[in-house]
Amino acid sequence: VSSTKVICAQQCSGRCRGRSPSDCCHNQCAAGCTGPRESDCLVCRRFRDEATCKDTCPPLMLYNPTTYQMDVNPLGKYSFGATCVKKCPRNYVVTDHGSCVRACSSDSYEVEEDGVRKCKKCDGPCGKVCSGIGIGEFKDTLSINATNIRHFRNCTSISGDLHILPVAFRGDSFTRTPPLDPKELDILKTVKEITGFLLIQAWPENRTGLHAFENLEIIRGRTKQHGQFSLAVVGLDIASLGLRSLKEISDGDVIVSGNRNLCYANTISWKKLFGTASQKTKIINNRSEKECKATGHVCNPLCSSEGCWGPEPKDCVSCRNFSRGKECVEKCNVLEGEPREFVENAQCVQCHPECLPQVKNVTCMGRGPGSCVRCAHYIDGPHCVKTCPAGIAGENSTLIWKFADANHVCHLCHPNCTYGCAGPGLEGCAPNGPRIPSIATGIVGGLFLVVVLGLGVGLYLRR
Ligand SMILES: *[C@@H]1O[C@H](CO)[C@@H](O)[C@H](O)[C@H]1NC(C)=O
Ligand SMILES: *[C@@H]1O[C@H](CO)[C@@H](O)[C@H](O)[C@H]1NC(C)=O
Ligand SMILES: *[C@@H]1O[C@H](CO)[C@@H](O)[C@H](O)[C@H]1NC(C)=O
Ligand SMILES: CC(=O)N[C@H]1CO[C@H](CO)[C@@H](O)[C@@H]1O
Repeated sequence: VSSTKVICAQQCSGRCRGRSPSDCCHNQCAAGCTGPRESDCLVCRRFRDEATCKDTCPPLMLYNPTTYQMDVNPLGKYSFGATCVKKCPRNYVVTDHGSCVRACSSDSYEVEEDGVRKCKKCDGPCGKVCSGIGIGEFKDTLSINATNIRHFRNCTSISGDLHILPVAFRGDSFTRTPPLDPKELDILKTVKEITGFLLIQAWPENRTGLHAFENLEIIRGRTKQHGQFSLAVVGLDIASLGLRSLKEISDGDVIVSGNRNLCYANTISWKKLFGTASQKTKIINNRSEKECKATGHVCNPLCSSEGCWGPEPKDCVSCRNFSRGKECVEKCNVLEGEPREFVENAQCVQCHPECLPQVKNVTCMGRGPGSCVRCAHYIDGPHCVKTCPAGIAGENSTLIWKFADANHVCHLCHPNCTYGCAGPGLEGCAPNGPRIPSIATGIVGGLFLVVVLGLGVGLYLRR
């Protein structure tokens, strides 16, 4: 049966296996077919699932009316080009839309979950490992400088060391390096890990802290300056270190010296950051403790006794009372304030946005839309929802439709309501209409639908 040369009857929309009106192909066929069913197509218009042409592949998640939640569909399939597959081919990964692709997009990374290789969105910038100063492409380089700093864009992990020396800001005519614009240091804000050491001997005079390293979490100290130091901050004008994310210095000693304006450094319990018992600190020749106290350069009262990296509530090593994100706070928004919160392990956690904020009472008891005291919109079983389920995939290729009663509680429509309902029983069914208007009939159908719906609503109101 050749489809290409056949002239179809008008009502077949160009898809047929013969000239007769009874020879039309199913509208899931892209062109010709061997019979009238969606399993008789030669080529599918959208997706092929086994022998059958479909609009979409079997969904990966299904609404479970008993638990009021989306469950994994054991019969779900991924789309691989125009084919539905149970498993992506080898060397392919699954996107969050359920398609098989060769590689994840640049804002996501690959993980294995339940035996499936998947793409997951990165939390912030995606991981990128870069060579440090003194190795690889920076072998004969002394310092981060105006020429090389752009190579550190988006780096989250430095394999090796970082040096920032006075020559960077002065510039160097011998290597034809212009002076580094201090603003460019912001490029280093993505760095979370340094496997070697961090050496800073120069910093912009008007910056009060090491702001470019505020997201640095770990210095591994696998290589050390002079074989000894994994963190060296020497001869700067800064008032605070500002390394507020630093949680570990795995190996090597710390030297913080000759920073005449520096306070706070000796409030830190460095031993807690250290990975080995033999690590030492050398914190000398900074601003005197007496002067620091006298000028109010002390930890914020919201900090615990574990010290701080600077004056602000987000510079605390840990909090005296509660924390919200990275900041220490007096109290959480339990009874007032926006957004409302609950307390979990001394942390303020937001209530689900579908919880209705309560006056003089808690708004939620925990995470998720099932922990609200009252719902902001509708109630679907134990959960607060923005709208009642409308046409979402359920078991056995059914669609789940619900309507809301006067108390905003969602109820299942009568199973025979194919297009949803406004109330219980068959008489609550929405009038049949084209569920997904095709583009061709879209404009005319749309107008028609408006008229029909208008009439329908009119009649409904008059009853
Ligand atoms: C600046 O960086 C470039 C590129 O890494 C390097 O060739 C040059 O030697 C550096 N200059 C200094 C003074 O470090
Ligand atoms: C850095 O990341 C941004 C945002 O993800 C991207 O647009 C940019 O191209 C990346 N730049 C480099 C040099 O990797
Ligand atoms: C520091 O000084 C430079 C140049 O004088 C200026 O452009 C920049 O905004 C200043 N930065 C801060 C944080 O004051
Ligand atoms: C804040 C801080 O670390 N101050 C120290 C800096 O160095 C002087 C001189 O050694 C010490 O007295 C300070 O305690």
